[in-house]
Amino acid sequence: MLDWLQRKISRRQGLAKAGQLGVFGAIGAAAGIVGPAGNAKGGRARASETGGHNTLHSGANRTVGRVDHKRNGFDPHVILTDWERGEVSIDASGKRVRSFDIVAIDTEIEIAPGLFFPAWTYNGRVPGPTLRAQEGEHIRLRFRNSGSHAHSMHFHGIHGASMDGITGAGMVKPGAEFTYEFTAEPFGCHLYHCHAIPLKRHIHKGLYGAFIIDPNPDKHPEQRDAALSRQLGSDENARWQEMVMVMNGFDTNFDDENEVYATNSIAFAYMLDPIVIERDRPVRIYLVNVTEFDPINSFHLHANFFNYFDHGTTLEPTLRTVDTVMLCQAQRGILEFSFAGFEPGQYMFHAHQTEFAELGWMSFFEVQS
Ligand SMILES: [Cu+2]
Repeated sequence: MLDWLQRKISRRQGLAKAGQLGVFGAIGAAAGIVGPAGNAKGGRARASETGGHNTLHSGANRTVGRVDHKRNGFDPHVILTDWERGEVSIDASGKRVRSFDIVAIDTEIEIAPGLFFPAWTYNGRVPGPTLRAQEGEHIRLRFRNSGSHAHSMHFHGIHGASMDGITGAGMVKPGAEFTYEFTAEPFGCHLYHCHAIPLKRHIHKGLYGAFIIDPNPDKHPEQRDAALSRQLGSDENARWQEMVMVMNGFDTNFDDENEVYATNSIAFAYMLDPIVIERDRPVRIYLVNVTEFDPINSFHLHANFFNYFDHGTTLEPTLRTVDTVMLCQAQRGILEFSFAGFEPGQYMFHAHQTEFAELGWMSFFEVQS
């Protein structure tokens, strides 16, 4: 048997077994999947019975029960538009400074009904706060480590070696703190994550978040309108329905493979409660892939096409009229599309790795006229 196929089957068998043992329940008894016919079955049975032949596009695959977002301390629907803008001040030299405060905390989070994951978090949530700044500002970020292991914040952006968030450059022991300082550049859709060793464990435990730098319209006179539309707070920007989606996965039994996939952490969250879209206003998604263990993740939109801005670092699309993009870990970009004139209803979007979709990364837009 091919190696990859053997591994895939092993993961599914592992899922079924773990469900029977009650080790975790996302796809198990505590949170069984409802099959295509809508009959609730224990997911442990489901995972082995179906052999991966669920009718995804019937839209019926989902978890049973509800995640307690209050207990988690974050809600995936709030995360979509929860921009952390920090505090802005002007320093003695006239420089515009944007300050953030982040603390690393160990927190148990519920990622699917009845399934708890011992996360390491920034500010108690996974993904961490969506930091949003403007191109050219001076960023001053105070990072305190209240977790049980050494952590850091490594930014995908432009900065000096001493601010890189690697060992010897802003690695922070438990109980200690460090202030990262750099200029917000280049504009785009970026991310930050812990860079402690072993890297895959520190990232996968939940230490990551989106870092959005809005273009400064004054620096882009030729594309001023496009820049303004991306500048949070402008009239041009207010037309848009913006949201952030961080594609992630969770290895619930620590075998270096994910058992649950999502955008913004909670399996099937946007399937159970679709994201409401006003039909005639354009949509912009800041998309980041931080999925550990799997080489790629993807985003596929049903019944529509979008323009894509790779890394968000251009004001012209780098891909036009596509309905699927593929991203390796840390790759990100901006999607722009519109449902103007479309028939109102539920429009699906999901990873086009079918297995990821079945294990939680499956969602709906509810387009309303
Ligand atoms: Cu870490």
